[in-house]
Amino acid sequence: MSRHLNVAMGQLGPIQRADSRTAVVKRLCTMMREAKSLGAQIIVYPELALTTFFPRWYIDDVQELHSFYETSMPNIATQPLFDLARQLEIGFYLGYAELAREADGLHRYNTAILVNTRGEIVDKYRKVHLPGHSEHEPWRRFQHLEKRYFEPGPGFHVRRAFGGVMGMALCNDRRWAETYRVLALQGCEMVFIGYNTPVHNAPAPQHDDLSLFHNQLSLQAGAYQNGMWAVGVAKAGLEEGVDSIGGSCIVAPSGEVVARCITKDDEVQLARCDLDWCAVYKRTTFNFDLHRQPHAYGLITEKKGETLAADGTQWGVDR
Ligand code: CDV
Repeated sequence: MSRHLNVAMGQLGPIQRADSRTAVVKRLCTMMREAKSLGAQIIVYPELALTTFFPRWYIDDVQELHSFYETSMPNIATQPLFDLARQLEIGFYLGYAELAREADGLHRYNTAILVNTRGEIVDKYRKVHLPGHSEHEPWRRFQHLEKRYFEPGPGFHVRRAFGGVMGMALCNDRRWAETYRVLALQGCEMVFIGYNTPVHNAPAPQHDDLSLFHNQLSLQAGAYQNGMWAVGVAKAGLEEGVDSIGGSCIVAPSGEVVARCITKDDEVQLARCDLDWCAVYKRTTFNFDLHRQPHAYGLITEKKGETLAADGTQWGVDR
């Protein structure tokens, strides 16, 4: 029996600060309907998909900052999305800012959830690799304060859902080999990754022209080297004066791109993904049991900022 999963990307165009969650959820619902009409069983939305990408601003006022977070999920604004998913029998992945009240107080996470075709949350992931900086840096054209506004999640895990073994990650996670490998070591067959990636990289502007290339390179390498599908979905376009890449794509375990968004607006694209395609890679070239050599990898013990380049430059202190 083949295990095909029809996966849609629900790429978002920009969300401005003045756009209400209700208006954004309407856009998400429109794309969900389109995805269903194309035969999708799941639609993948971007990171922080309910608001503008607020870490671009230094926000002093906690009340103002917390207005960008969700304290419960679903909530009044997002309930229509869950209702529609149940009605259409389609699942979804959604990124949002989470304000969690835990036993020891309030915690802020950059979060993604996986929702099944009955509109039930079946998994939650909290972003591990938080990019950017934690203090206001006025020299930048815009801030990237994820390290100030979120704390890292506990790690990567897989979940049996949609007929396969699914993993989740968020944005910067996709650049790290560890993300895919830790998931693949747990048998992951498909990873969902929402992202917001400005074209301009303040600490390394010489990389600006390579932003789209590095996005696709990361997704293709991660998928191939781990025998899994990778679904990367952008929030794209000019948002509050900051231009972000699009380039949402679905990558097969072969490393080939099988579907791609071509605009920087709200756009739905779909691929029919055979989860059984993973097996041949996991059984041959990337048979971990047979070919990995964990004894040779050792434990990397150097502390942050202690890795020195030949010229004495400290690595690990840049963003
Ligand atoms: N939201 C992100 O994690 N963005 C980063 C940017 C800062 C480089 C990314 O890796 O795309």
